[in-house]
Amino acid sequence: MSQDPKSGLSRRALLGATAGGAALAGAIGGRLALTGGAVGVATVAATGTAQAAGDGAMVAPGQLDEYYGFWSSGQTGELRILGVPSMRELMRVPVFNRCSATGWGATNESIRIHQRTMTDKTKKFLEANGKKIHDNGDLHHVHMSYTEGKYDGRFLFMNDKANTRVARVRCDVMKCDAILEVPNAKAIHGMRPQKWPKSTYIFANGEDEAPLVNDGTTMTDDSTYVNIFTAVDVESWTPAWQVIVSGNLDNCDADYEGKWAFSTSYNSEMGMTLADMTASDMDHVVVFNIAEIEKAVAAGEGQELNGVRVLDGRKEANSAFTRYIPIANNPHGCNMAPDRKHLCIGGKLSPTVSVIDVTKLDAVFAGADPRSAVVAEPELGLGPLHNAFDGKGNVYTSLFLDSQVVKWNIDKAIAAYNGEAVDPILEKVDVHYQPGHLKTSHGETLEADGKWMVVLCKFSKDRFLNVGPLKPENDQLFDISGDKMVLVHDGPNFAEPHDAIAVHASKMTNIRSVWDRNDTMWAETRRQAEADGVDLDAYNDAVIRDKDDPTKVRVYMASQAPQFSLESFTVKQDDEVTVIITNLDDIDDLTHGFTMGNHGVAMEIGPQATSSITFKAAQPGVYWYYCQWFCHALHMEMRGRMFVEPKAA
Ligand code: K7E
Ligand code: CUA
Ligand code: CA
Repeated sequence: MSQDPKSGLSRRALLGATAGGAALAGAIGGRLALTGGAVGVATVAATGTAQAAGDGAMVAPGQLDEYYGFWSSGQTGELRILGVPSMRELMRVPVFNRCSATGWGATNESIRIHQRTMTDKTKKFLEANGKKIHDNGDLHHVHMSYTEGKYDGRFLFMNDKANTRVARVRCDVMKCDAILEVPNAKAIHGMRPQKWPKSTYIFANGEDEAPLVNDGTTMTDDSTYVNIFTAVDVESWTPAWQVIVSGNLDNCDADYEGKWAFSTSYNSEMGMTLADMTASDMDHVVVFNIAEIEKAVAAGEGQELNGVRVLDGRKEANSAFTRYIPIANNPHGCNMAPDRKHLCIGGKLSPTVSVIDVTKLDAVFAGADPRSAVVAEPELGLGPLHNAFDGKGNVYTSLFLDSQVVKWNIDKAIAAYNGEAVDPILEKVDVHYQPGHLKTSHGETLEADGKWMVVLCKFSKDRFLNVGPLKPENDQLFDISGDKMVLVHDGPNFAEPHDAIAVHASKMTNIRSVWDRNDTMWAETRRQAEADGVDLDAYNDAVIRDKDDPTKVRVYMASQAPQFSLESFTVKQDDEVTVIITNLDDIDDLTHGFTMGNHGVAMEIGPQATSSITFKAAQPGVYWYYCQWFCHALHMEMRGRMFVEPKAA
């Protein structure tokens, strides 16, 4: 591997490293030569988990965090990975955004993932705008797949409110491998996986109202508007079924028995203006009966619309699919407690959190008053949004308007609701400032461990050096293992994490460092290579003009530090050029890149990965391509030329 088959040069000889280091020295050595000293190697060897040191340096340099934190990024559209409790940012995983570093949203492999479930309407819309994909997103919620109420380390799921999509990230390689544009619904906001027995579905809330067939025939008549609740099949990443509801849908969650899903609705009024959306004293939580819905879907009830079975679960339809529990004034957060019993609904405009006992829901479906399932409604402060749990019967609720987190006890709240003279509130702390979501370590699973809590503050104001009118968000970390909540860290963050989860490192057992050559990510590219007679697994190169469309050229090469197998290639002006590169290096952290100068294209090629990108060679001349991912002492020299011959006059 360290022998370059083309040049005959040994990388080790080039670097002057000792022979004992083998391939690893070839890769790491390049950095050592430039950075000096053994510092680079020392960090690699470090292991062990973090201890709270109380001096702000909770995880020493070279030590590993105890938890993976998976953060949403709101309007940035990516997934972020942080270490908890250090709050060190470890990685950004592009999902709905276009990424300059990795080429996500530009490589053929990523465009295929984007386009697989795109509706015809969206395809036509994008074409009219000269685009292949939407390259923005609004990613609010990140959740992991569950097996029996616990994180299983397989997938992460996330929503895009902006373009009505949900996406899946594979935890083995931390790359997005599936995006679904949800048909019929509008603006996917709340999104949660099924928790029990495992995540067969994710549930996705449509927040915006629109006509079911939104083709311009009816527009201002809002009596034709609906909202849609969607179950997405986790394995196939296609919609399993949909339910039309009354009112809109905001946040959602699922229970620990696999029986119910729940969604908050702030617009039970079906209002189109702010005044109308806040007109009613009461909105509601919709409860979905999964078994009844599945039965009806299997029986072919409802209607088929854009390939999905759609059931009517509106109030007036009086179906077995839904019940509507009245909740005060524009509720928001929706969080199932790890006690398997209590669902907590943030009041937002109401200073209360409503506690629903899910064991009472069978009675509600059998005809009992829906409010009979509400067993507590403590008054906690102004602007309660989201709830988190410590597994000891306590809830942490973010108070947006008060800029506080309130810790309270469920049993005490129930006692108070029943008339006992007890105060359910245990403690309040100030946060900085205006918190949205807050999350506890494993708090949305049966393994809630009551150790850490992050509070995602929407405003940072004076907490950091001033960086101009646009300020970072402020993610605050609290140690909640003792009686008191202790603030241990402010973590500035860029626009705009809404939600986060912390997953113990012991759950993440299948993370790879090197790709499998046969990964499905580039299966399509591999098929094309086979048709072109190119062996992607060899230090191989080829320039192939398409037989059917001679304006299309495919350029195959391999990368192995510090060289591309092709040091130049020639195409004709106006050719559509696809560059396909396989990284034959197979050691940890040896990523190469490909950037074509002045063509606006760049991509990442991980160890043993194949990546491809397509562009038009519209202007004749000489263009250098280069590896933009630091890989070797001779990384700067890892480059080559593309000659674009002028069109014959
Ligand atoms: Cu409260 Cu989109 Cu979960 Cu933001 S949502 S905070
Ligand atoms: Cu290869 Cu830098
Ligand atoms: Ca309302």
